[in-house]
Amino acid sequence: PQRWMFSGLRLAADGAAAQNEGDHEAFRRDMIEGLTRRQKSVSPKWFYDAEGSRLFEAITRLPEYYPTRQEAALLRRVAPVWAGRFGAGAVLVELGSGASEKTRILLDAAPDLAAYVPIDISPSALAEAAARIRTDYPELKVLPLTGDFEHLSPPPPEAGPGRRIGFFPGSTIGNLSPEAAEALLRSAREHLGQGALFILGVDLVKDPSALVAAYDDARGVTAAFNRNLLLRANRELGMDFEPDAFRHLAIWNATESRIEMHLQVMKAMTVRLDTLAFRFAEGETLHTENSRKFDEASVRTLAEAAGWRLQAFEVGPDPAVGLALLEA
Ligand code: AVJ
Repeated sequence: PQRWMFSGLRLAADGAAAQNEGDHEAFRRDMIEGLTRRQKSVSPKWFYDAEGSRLFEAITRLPEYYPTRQEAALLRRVAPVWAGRFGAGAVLVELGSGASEKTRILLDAAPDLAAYVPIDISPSALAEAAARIRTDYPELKVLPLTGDFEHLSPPPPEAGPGRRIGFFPGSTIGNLSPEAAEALLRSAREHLGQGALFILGVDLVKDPSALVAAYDDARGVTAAFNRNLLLRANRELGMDFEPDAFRHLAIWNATESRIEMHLQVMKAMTVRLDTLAFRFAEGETLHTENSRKFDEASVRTLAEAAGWRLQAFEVGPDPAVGLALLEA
C-alpha cells in the first residue's frame, strides 16, 4: 500500500480555528524574515486569505489574464486522452486547488475516479469548493486537506489504493524558485508512489508586453490583490503598512524568465511589527511574487531532475500555455 505523507497538512475537518492559529505564527515568522532581507520579500502564499482568494478568482476572469482561460481550453482538448490512462479507482490529488473550477474538466473526463483530494492554503476557499464538488459529483469521495502544498501529508486512507494522479494546474509551480519547484516535484513523485501520473500546467514565455499586461490589468484588480497582502498583515499581525503609499509593479525579468510583482513605496517610512521596526527608503520595493514562464525544454529539464519522465507536452493557441503529462 502506498503510504504517502505530505506532513504539515491538516484534514479540513480539523476546524478553521486551529488552522488559523498555526498559519498566524508562520505568517509572522515569514514576514519578519522577509522584511529583514536586503531585497525585502514576502511569500506569495500569504496572498490567499478569503479576500485574496476572491480577488484571485476575479483576476482569472480579466481580459488581460489569459492563463486560466487558455489552460481550461487546452485541458478540455487533452483530458479525454490523458484520462484514458488513469485506470479505474484512481485518486486525483490537486495541489493549490482554489475554487476547483478546472478540476471539473478532469472529473468529467474520468468518471471512474475513486477520490478527489484538493489541497489549498485557504480554508474558506477549500470548504466552498469541496461543497460544490460534492454536490455536483455525488459518487466521488472528496477528501480536502488544508495547508501549504510544499509540505504534503498523507492522503486519508479512505482514498483507497488506486493510482495517484497529481494535478498542479495554473502555472502555480512558477511561484517557486527552480530549486523549490524541483524539490516539490521530487517529493510528489516519492509520495504519489508507483505508477503515478502528474499533470502540470505551465505558462509559456511570450511577448513581454502580453505578460506584463496579464499582471498589471487596466482595472487594477491585480494591484488590489497585491496590496491585500499589506491589509492582511495589518489585520492579522497588527502591522501598520499604509497600503495607499505602495504602488503595484509588474516587471518582466528576462534573465530569470519570470514576471515579478513588487509593491513600491513612494516615500520613506518605518513599518512596525510588535517591537520590531522595518525601514523602507523612498522607492524601495517589497517583492511579493515570482511567476516563472517556461518552454518545453525547461519543463523537461525540471521534470527529469525531479525523477519524472515527460510523457507528453501539449501547447495551446496564443497566448499559449502548456500542459505536461509526467509519469513516475
Ligand atoms: C496562481 C500563481 C498561478 O502567477 O499567474 C495572478 C497568481 N498573481 N496574478 C500567477 C497571480 C498575479 C498566479 N498563480
